Amino acid sequence: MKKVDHIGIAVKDIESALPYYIETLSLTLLGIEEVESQKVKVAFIDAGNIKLELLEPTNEDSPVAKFIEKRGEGIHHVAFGVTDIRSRMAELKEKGVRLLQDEPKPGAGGAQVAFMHPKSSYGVLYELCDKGE
Ligand code: CMX
Repeated sequence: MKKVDHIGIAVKDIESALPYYIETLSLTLLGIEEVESQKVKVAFIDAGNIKLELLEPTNEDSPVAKFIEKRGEGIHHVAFGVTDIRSRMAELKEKGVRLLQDEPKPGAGGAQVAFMHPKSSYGVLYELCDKGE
């Protein structure tokens, strides 16, 4: 793993949550986009060494909608920046980590992403995020 790239935070509504991050905490909004493959709208916020990713569900069967319904708003996942995501996935699988998919999927900002099941990662949903950098 290289380093933590971002922390995903589930919110019901990005427009309502943004003033807290931008005006109250004085952080900078980097951009907003929709990630169709994950059924979320995301807002990236510059938080110094890492980014915060606000995640709003765009569909009631979005994983984030299910998360909010069950656990409420809050920290949803931690994303590691990686290179060569397919090799990282193969290594983790070999070490017994339960990956949530066999192939990387398109994520925000043109990245390729994959997730590890929280049940094999001590309760944390970890993402691998390969931006080809
Ligand atoms: N963090 C920690 N634990 C989580 C979790 C999360 N984000 N989401 C679910 N869990 C827990 C559940 O609470 C449950 O625990 P218990 O059995 O103790 O209650 C367990 O994991 C399994 O949950 P589940 O209800 O059986 O499974 P779900 O249908 O909720 O699916 C998960 C959970 C992680 C497999 C699913 O959310 C998933 O596939 N996530 C990956 C994709 C994703 O999250 N995309 C959104 C982000 C996209 C982006 O960043 O662009």
